[in-house]
Order: sequence, then structure tokens, then C-alpha cells
Amino acid sequence: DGFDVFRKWSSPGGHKAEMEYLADQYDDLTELITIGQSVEGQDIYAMRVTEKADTKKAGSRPAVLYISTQHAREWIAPEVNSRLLKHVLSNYGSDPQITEIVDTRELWFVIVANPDGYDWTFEEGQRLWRKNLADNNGDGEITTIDGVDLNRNFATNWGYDNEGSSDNPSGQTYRGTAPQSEPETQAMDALMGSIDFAFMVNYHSAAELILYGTGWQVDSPSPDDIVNIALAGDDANPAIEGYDPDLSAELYITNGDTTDHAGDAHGIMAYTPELATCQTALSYPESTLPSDYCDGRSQFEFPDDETLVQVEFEHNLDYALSLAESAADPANPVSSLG
Ligand code: 0X9
Ligand code: ZN
Repeated sequence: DGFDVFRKWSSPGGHKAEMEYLADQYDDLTELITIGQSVEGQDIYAMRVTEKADTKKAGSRPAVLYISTQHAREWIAPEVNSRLLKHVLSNYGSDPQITEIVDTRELWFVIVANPDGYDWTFEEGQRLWRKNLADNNGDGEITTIDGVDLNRNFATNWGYDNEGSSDNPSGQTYRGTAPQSEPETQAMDALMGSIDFAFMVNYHSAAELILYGTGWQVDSPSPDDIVNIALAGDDANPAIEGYDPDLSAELYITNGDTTDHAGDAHGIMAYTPELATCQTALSYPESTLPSDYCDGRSQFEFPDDETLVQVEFEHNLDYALSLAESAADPANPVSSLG
């Protein structure tokens, strides 16, 4: 009690240090790779998890990529994703399902895809920063005119219109000056292209959704195909408890977003779980927080409460593992649905 659940990327005891610790602790199962640097020169890490990671060639087993924290303020995302990573590592050899997955699959994790923006949200008054820290006006300071939305900067349909992304540097969905102008985007694109990933999960918050399929337009949306429905479920029986599965573009359209790019440029089936809001987490039966906890807080401010963070992770676990199980034969998915 008394410890903060949420932590920066770069601080002692932060996510970066945790990934280094885990790579050391689980040497045989992991490979820690620097996939690029942020605008401010921070390392972006990917952790590769598979049995005999040191000798087994990367990409030689069916692979899934789990990423989080493109959006700086969505603090629950790196927590759910890093707990997934730790769950897989710590249960290898004791839990048969996890052991089978690690022996026969390759799981990749990028816990903090936007380290500069994420760390910025721990500064006074910056809790709701969303974008990276690109200095759009080149004045050497970060103000509201700065930053690029990393979920609008990918090359696929980049800048298709000003509804699905913004051409205004001050906009929350500012797409940047050019396709993949941002080093964080370049690092992710290179990773997506270097391994034959079957699936990708892009953890965001906050809305309790499992988004799949086309995101850039509603006119020719991808069908509610068998694989997506089998994995994500439907409103009556969602793969993540309390979430609604839906076509991405039906929430709203986006262009240059990660999951469209994963599909179009790399043939990766990609999903965006929108993790719980403050209010929804507060309503969980496990909550012991006062009922006014979320008053005056934004939806992105998931409660700083170990129990509720763990519950959110547990809600997401079976779905995440079902993608790993399905990676060997994506056309015939292994559903986690009851
Ligand atoms: O807008 C986003 O980037 C994601 N939502 S968030 O509130 N975390 O910013 C959702 C993107 C999903 N794709 C589409 N709706 N097309
Ligand atoms: Zn987001």
C-alpha cells in the first residue's frame, strides 16, 4: 500500500528498467532489442519471448506483436501489456497453456511505444498529453502546438482526409509533416516488417472496445469476417469481459493508423482493445475506492489502484492468449469465447 502503480518509462523502477530486469531474469526465454529511438533520443525496446530465445532464429515460430502506449496519457495500457509479459514469463514451466505457447510461438512486446510523450505526462500539468514530443514549431519548447499523433503517422492512407487525422500541428490527431515522419513510427514499421507476425494487438484506452478491421473509411468496411468475430466475439459474448467488439471505422474513421498499416503494408491482422475508463474501473465489483474517485478526472485516468489494474489485466488475458494460440493458423482461430 502507498506505492504508485503507474511509473514512467525512464525512471528507476520504471518500465525500461523492468524490461531490462526481466531480460536478465528470464535470459533463456527473452531477447531485448532496441528497435529505434524517440524524438528525444530515448530507446524504444521490444522484448521477444520464446523458448530458447538465444539460439532460436527470430521469426521462426508463429508470431504475435503486443504494443502499448502510443498515446502518452493512456497509463493503463503499458500496465496491462507489461503484466501480460510478466504473466507469460513467470508461468512458463508451470502453467501448461503458457508453456505450450512459449515453446511453439514467438511473442513480441513493445510496452512503451512513445517514451517521450509518456514520461511527459508525469510532469506537472501534462497528465493528458497524447502525442509524441516532436517540436513542430522548432522553438525548443513543448507547448500545445507540438507533438504528432503516432496513431495517425503511418504510411497507409496517410493524410487521406482531415476527418480521420488533423493537418493542424495543435490538433490532438495531428498526422505529422509526412508519412512516417516520426522516428517512433519508423521503428514500429520496421519491426512489423521484419517478422512475419500473424496478429498484432495495439492497446489503447479508454472505452471498453475491441476494434478490428478497416479504420480509414466506412464506405467499404472490411466484413465482419469469421476470424475477427471468432476472436473478438460480439456484444452478447465479447472476448474481453464488459467490452464491445466493433469495426474500427464504425467508432470513427482514422487515417495513417497502426492497425490499417499493419494489415495493408504487412499482412498482419491487428486489433485495438480500448481499455477501461476511470468510471468503468470504479464500477468493478473489486473496487474499494470512494464512489466519487473519478469526479474531476478524465476517462484516461484509470484509478491508481493495484487491485483494479490487476483486474483489468485479468479481463484481457484470455483474449491476448487466444491470439498467440491462433497464430499458427490464423484462418482457423482458437477462440477464447465460452
Ligand atoms: O483514435 C485513436 O487513435 C484510438 N482511440 S484513442 O481514444 N485511444 O485515441 C482508436 C483508433 C481505432 N481506429 C479507428 N477508430 N479507425
Ligand atoms: Zn489511444
